[in-house]
Amino acid sequence: MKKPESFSDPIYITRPLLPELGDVIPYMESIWESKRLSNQAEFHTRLESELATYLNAEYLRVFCNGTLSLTLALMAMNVKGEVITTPFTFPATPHSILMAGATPIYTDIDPLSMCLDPGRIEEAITPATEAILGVHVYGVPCDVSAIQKIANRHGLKVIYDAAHAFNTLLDGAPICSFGDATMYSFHATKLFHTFEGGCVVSRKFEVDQQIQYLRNFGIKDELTVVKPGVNAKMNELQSAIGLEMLRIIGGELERRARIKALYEKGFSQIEGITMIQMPDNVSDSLQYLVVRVDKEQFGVEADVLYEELREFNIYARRYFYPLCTSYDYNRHNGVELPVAEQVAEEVLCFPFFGEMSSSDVEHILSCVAYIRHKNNS
Ligand code: T4K
Repeated sequence: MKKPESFSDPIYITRPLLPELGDVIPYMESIWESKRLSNQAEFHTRLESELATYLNAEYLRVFCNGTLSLTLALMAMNVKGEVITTPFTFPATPHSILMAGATPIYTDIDPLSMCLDPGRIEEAITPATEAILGVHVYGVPCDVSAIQKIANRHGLKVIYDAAHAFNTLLDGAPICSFGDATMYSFHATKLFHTFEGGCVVSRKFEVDQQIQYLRNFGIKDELTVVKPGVNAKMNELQSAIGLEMLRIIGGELERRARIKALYEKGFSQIEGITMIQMPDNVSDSLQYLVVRVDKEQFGVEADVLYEELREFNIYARRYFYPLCTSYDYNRHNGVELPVAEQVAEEVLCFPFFGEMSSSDVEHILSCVAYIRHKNNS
């Protein structure tokens, strides 16, 4: 097999979708005219309202990033004890728990969904347990009905990290319809983004009110500060970007669906590589393009494939290796996590964004096929 050429320029896991610059200028003119730059002004209010409609959410608040969104959601719900969560996630998930003053307790994940395994949650519950924090990793939904049943049985709160799941629908409903609160990230690497940003969807007026106080220094009104909050507000420029992004994500979703189909066809012909599939009742958020590498069938492990792809100027990512439980400072409650350990060794996220051409995808696939051939001959 002939060795494919390297990409002349590096190809990264993503390239942000951006509105036409000309379409952003009128927003900037309006901001310059009004001189309202932040503190919940016009575009901020409009974005919250349009996002609430898009996600069919009653209570939705935007923030300066996803990490603070999640932290303040936990604080608004007064979660301070033990929080059962997944080790297979970005550090922001357990860090939010820790910053809220609670303790992450890790349990193993389901081998297929790669989300929390409900069968392992109950054994981790102690008198100190206050909440379950599931991550809809790569936009694959957690088993929300099993998790809710456990939470109801034990009087626990359920919070979801939906950083990857902005467009995930479960049985036709946005994924924020489940649990007591859901966080979305609007970071630049996300399909829907505001450069930096995030939001929380919650279910109760009182929680929503606490969230509003917490993101604005704890201020209720000019004379009343009700709790020690922070500054986690989204500014007017970010909000304007969000408003324009909502108009253009439909096109990006279509382009990504086409790219995913090309990858799917190509990977089905490469032994040892399996693209993760969404269950039939789920629409894919199209955030990440994730495969699992079977060492026996592919010939080498995901980390070797990752390294060798770099020689072709292809920058795949090992989200989420190593597990959060491997950080020195992170408390690990001693539970065995064999599934999470194996999944973290096997996964690889490939470049995936609407601007990719068919030939980019075909070229990446030919490099993967070449690496397999080279390592098996
Ligand atoms: N929960 C979960 C499960 C999460 O995955 C995340 C974040 C959070 C919570 C927290 O949400 P935020 O507080 O971030 O809103 C990236 C993102 O920074 C992070 O948001 C994301 N998850 C994580 C999975 O990925 P890095 O360190 O891998 O990003 P970086 O800078 O290496 O970017 C990846 C590639 O994207 C670059 O090689 C090039 C491209 N890129 C990136 C940026 C920032 C661009 O083309 N333009 C850009 O502006 O963390």
